[in-house]
Amino acid sequence: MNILVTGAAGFIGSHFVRTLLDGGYPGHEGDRVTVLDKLTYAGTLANLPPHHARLDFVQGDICDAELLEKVFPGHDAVVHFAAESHVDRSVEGAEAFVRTNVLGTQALLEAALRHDVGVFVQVSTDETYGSIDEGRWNEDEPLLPNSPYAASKAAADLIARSYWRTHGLDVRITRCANNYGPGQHPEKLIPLFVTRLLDGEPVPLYGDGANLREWLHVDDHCHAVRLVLDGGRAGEVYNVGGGTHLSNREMTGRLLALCGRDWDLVRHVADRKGHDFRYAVDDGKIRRELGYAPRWSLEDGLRETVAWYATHRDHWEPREDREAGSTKT
Ligand code: NAD
Ligand code: TDX
Repeated sequence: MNILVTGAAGFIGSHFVRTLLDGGYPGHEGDRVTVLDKLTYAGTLANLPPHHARLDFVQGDICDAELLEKVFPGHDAVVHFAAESHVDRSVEGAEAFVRTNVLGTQALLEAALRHDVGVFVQVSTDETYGSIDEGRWNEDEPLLPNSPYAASKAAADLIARSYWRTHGLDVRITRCANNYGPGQHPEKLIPLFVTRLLDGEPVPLYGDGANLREWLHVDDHCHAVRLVLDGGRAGEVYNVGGGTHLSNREMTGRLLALCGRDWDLVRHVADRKGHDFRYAVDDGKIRRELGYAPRWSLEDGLRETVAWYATHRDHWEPREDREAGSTKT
């Protein structure tokens, strides 16, 4: 199989590609992979193997239809990770989010249709459903996104679905919980806090810290994407959960303990505008239909993640924009 993977010099897509090339996905040992990535502030070639016989890297924009005409021929499947992904940045300015997440996805769908690509996996997010005070969303919930980021992902999902309904393109959508793990850009909660705490610097907790998130190890998420690529059904949405819900305050407590720091480093700062209170997905469908089950406990995953940041300073220290978009202390 020849797979085109967009956005794979970022956090999640690169984990997917490295695992595939390492033989981690049975049946894909001979696959060739083309990565298409613009290498925005969020992408770095350090996330990918420098040379691999079955990997090609193309630096480019998913909105560039001419480039897509050259890249697409010969590919059997698209796994679409590329996106502007940070909520705080979308609050500062939404244009890049609409451009990449909406128009870029539409350009890819159009190219997939023209080049008869067999499967298109649209990697999306639980944030498209909005915020839920109790219970869990299943895949039939209406989309009520609150941030410009979430709205741009919801728009992309709907356009993707329309290419299935109208043109018969085999589009499959995944909506997952908050990812964490080695190699995440240090603008997101866990890596921001870990990199700061390792250096004994203060961390900014938004509002009262009561907001809740469901946490999913990146390896479990990528495993789910692979299951959907191999066995998902056209036009279907699959939620992917991690199973562990924590308030940001509880998460902060765990990170302080793992980094050997105290609460005196925690600063309560102004809340994020429109801050979603809680996300929680019902992922019974992917468990029943495709045999998905998360393999990482949050305890093991956080320990591994903190150890990775402690031993890979060369990966995150040069990324001086690591705090851009988040409220400073
Ligand atoms: P990331 O920000 O780490 O990486 C995004 C990648 O996309 C970067 O390499 C960047 O260079 C590339 N990119 C951005 N704009 C581009 C463009 N116009 N053309 C080509 N490449 C472009 O993101 P991530 O955390 O790895 O997220 C991957 C996907 O998973 C996104 O679609 C995101 O919405 C989704 N998702 C992420 C999470 C999470 O917790 N991180 C949770 C749910 C869903
Ligand atoms: O400095 C911070 N302080 C803080 O309290 C940051 C960066 C975040 N937070 C809070 C806001 C959220 O309640 O922590 C929680 C997690 O924040 P983020 O890491 O920014 O993630 P979130 O906004 O939940 O969105 C993430 O999960 C869904 C990803 O960034 C999205 O790409 C994904 O779709």
